[in-house]
Amino acid sequence: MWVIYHKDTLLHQTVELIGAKLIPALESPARIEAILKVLEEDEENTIQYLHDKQNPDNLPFPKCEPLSHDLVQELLTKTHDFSYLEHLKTAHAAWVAQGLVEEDDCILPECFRPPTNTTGSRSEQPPEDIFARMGYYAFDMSSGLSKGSWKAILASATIAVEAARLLTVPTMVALQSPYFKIQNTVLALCRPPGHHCDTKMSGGYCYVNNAVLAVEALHHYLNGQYPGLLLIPKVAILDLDFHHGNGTQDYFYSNSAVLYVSIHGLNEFPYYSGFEEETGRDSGRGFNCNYPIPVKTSAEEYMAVLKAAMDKIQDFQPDFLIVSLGFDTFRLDPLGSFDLDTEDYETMARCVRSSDELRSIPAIIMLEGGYVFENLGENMKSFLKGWKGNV
Ligand code: OKS
Ligand code: ZN
Repeated sequence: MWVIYHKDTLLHQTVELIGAKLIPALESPARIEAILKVLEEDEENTIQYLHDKQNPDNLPFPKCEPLSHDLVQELLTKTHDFSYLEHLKTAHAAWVAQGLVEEDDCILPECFRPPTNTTGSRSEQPPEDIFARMGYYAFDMSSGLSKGSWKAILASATIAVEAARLLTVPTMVALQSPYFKIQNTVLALCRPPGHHCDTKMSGGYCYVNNAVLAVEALHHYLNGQYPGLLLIPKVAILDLDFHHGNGTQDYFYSNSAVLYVSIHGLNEFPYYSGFEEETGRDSGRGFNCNYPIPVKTSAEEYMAVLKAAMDKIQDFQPDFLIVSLGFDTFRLDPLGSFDLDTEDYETMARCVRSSDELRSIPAIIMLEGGYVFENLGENMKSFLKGWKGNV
């Protein structure tokens, strides 16, 4: 298993509100540290530390083509609103410069654009005021910005793009094999997560949609390899986070080449999407599939739904699979309420890989939520055990 990690993902550290009380955000660097620790203990994992790029000798293999920072920027501007990205990059420093906060403080939105205001043309435009802009570009207060947030957001995006590269561009695996090899599965340790983010709004701890970027990166790399041909791969996105990935659904809603399938808590955050009747629009009709399930759902009931979701994905016959994986389905998670235990993640992954077609499909396992960091490492290990078990 190839694991992609970047230490800059740890730089994002925010606070959030519980009622009127500010607490350190549950989406914390400790999540990644906990997962990485467990993965490093298993020597079957090849961990690619992207931040060591400047010291190529430290890399576990020679690279064919170094990942360019420009490409990440290009794909970001292709998939997200330009002034939104500028906002993410500059807002914190601008607040500090205006003396609104100290450098180590986190900034939060406060005034949101009322959706009912349809009369003023000005309300469509980003406000000049940097204080107001926080609310213009966010849909909730769980997406604050700290000093290191932009670096972490970029690192997370870079991980998503690198995952797509490893799936599509042959890589020489030094020592292990003299042949050029394409990876079958890449585990992308993205943080911050992405599935709630649309093209111009942060929310639910998400700032940039990493799954969207990975799809665009797959397009980029495939078409770069076969110039003259336009390859549009069929990509299935299976969202197993406890929460509906409204941002991912939105981005591909009219797209028949991307099937979005999500299993998530019924009537839970983000509240306004994730219903069964959301099946896609125009040519994307039939290519969006939501399975909202009630709180307290048992492992047995969950697996039955997953089986149905997998049948749907199998019928689609995808070329690639992206699993938006959140461990907030864990029974102890403070933000989820399913009744899944550590060993259920093994069953879950086994189910995803159980059909002949999907057993060998190139896949990105991409991290979304999951907040019980004491169990995150073991839960990931369990999932990977089930994933590899069938290969
Ligand atoms: C509470 C945050 C509300 C829930 C956010 C859910 C984030 C998540 N302040 N999405 O997958 O895990
Ligand atoms: Zn979640």
